[in-house]
Amino acid sequence: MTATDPRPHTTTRRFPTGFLWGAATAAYQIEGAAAEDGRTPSIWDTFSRTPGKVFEGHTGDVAVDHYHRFRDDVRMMADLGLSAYRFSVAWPRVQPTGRGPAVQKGLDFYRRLVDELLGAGIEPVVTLYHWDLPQELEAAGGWPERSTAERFGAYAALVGEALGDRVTRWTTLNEPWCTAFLGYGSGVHAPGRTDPVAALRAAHHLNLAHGLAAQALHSARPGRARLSISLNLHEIRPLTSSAEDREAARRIDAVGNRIFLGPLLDGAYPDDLLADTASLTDWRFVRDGDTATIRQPLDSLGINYYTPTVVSAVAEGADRPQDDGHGASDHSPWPGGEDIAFHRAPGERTAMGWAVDPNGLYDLLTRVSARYPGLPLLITENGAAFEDEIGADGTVHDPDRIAYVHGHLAATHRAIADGADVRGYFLWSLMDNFEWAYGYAKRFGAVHVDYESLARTPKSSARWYARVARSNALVDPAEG
Ligand code: IFM
Repeated sequence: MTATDPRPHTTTRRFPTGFLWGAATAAYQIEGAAAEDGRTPSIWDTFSRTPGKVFEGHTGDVAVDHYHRFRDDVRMMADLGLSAYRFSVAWPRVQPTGRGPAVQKGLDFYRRLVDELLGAGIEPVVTLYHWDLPQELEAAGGWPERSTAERFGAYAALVGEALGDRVTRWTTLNEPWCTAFLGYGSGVHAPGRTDPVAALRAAHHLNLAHGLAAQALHSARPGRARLSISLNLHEIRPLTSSAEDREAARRIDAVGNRIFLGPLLDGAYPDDLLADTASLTDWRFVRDGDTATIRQPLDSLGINYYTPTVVSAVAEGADRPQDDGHGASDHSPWPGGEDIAFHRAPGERTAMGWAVDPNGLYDLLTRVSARYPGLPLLITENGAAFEDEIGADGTVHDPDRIAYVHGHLAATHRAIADGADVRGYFLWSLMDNFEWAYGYAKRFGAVHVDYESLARTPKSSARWYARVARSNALVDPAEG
């Protein structure tokens, strides 16, 4: 039992039959082979080469060399007892300029990976976009431009046609909030632009890209594609119960969550979001018919959760704490909420400085499922970075990560018992990898990677998670 779980547990906590036990990765974070077989630079290749943008100038050139080691990596997944693996396709590997026909060698890599997974009894869950926009499309304007959404629809059709005979579960986009608001608002992610209007335009074109990709996947494989999108929904808490802090929470909820949930699931942008951002834009980039295109039937909603977001209004003349956990910048990633303060949630923290708060996951799952009944949920990312070290005996003992995952699985179990239809859990991440602006300085993996030799060593959390996956039940952390 974890400190945050109020109920006594005398019986084994089992998960529903068929619950997916997975791990997740993303192409730029693990593949390497950045210039092989026709792949061209993405915005992250460019950004990581821009001085001062990524910790110690780290890049994804080699990453953890998954491109060459995928067979061993799939064997490792099988040893972990995974029933599913969520990975992303690198757009610049498959369609280097973001236009025109596919590069067969790029598609072949993913075909081989999928075959290997299926052969090992692991279900592939394919994300079409995890942040690696072809640089040429950024040069043409990037996500703030409508044409990028149209290009994405065409790219989705290519991948759907190539892999749709083997893959049924698709995620169109990973965390479009990060793409739009960290990439074009605060600039801490590629392409590093700092323009709030560009960020709002990007958010809309990402929504549109999702809709166009969903249509393309359904046309490529009628009746076969099961569609999802992974949102890093912010579990927002007002610092106090004052009306001002609750109003701050509403505004951040609008530009952090409902900017995606609204058009995706309700068919419209929320009125309060449009009002909050009216001094920045009149939203005329949303054309007639766009919201209908965006609102495609979803087979599940992917939720990525790590930590809650605590906000408050700022009294005149007072300091404005800005630690929203998304990296330091002089530019806010919250258009219309630039005057809102962000606070560190109390309690224990991970190596990212993020508070460990499984109740946030429980609250998020139960709230989303109450708001959208009948929509199955998948936890497509959850996990933690800690300062892992290889011990003298060659093992990595990571009890903090086991406790973190145990707490969040207990919260998930509780949410399911209280009615949330959660169908699976994907640990972030399978193995240590390139953590964006933090380079290789933050380790999220259940499997340790030595960045010199690229040797993989399962941590104790990997062995513990394998027992959870195999038993389809919560295993005591002491058994890790
Ligand atoms: O590593 C990232 C991942 O790419 C997207 N979600 C959050 C993870 C941890 O920061």
